[in-house]
Amino acid sequence: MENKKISKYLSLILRHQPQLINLELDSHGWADINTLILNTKKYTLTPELIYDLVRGNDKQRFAISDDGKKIRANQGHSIQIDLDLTAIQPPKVLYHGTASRFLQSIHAKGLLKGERHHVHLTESADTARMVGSRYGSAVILTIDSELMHQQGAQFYKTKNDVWLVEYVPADKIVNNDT
Ligand code: HQG
Repeated sequence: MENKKISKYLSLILRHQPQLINLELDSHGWADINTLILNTKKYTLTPELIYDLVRGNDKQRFAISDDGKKIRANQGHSIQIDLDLTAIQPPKVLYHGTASRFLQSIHAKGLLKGERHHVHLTESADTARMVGSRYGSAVILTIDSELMHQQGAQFYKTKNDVWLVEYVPADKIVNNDT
């Protein structure tokens, strides 16, 4: 439970508001672990606790640098950073989990990235269901990623297997499943 709270805290700091604790992220999103520990008053962090949490995190949300000194979030940022991702060919279809109350707007406007850098997609319908259920009654959208790619959309895959794309037009949503 405590680890979950700390993971949420790290997501907040490393994806959205490093300034809350006066932490600097470099242009690739890396933060110095010692500074993170020193500047965190809310929790008593240690390098071991951070390494354990990164290793055990259910969605592999964070990465530690090769020298063990830095940490960053693998995805989900609202601040502008370069995740060093290379565009690759997506599978035929990808899924997006959302809540039924958003459907009307999604079918009118397409999938928008909102506060984040990208729209988040997944190869797993189960993951999509879990993501969608955070906001209400889950709906799984099937996206024709192959056609989008053929038409020039760039897809990226993060270290923790989240697929990212700038925008999904409504006509590329080929199925809604509950
Ligand atoms: C919806 C979690 C109305 C969209 C997950 C979603 C993910 C629209 C919500 C990651 C819309 C945005 C991201 C439109 C999109 N009209 N609603 N036109 N277009 N939406 O949290 O994808 O646990 O920013 O369907 O696993 O839910 O944080 O995005 O419901 O990878 O590591 O607007 O967060 O990862 O919500 O989740 P979010 P998301 P973590």
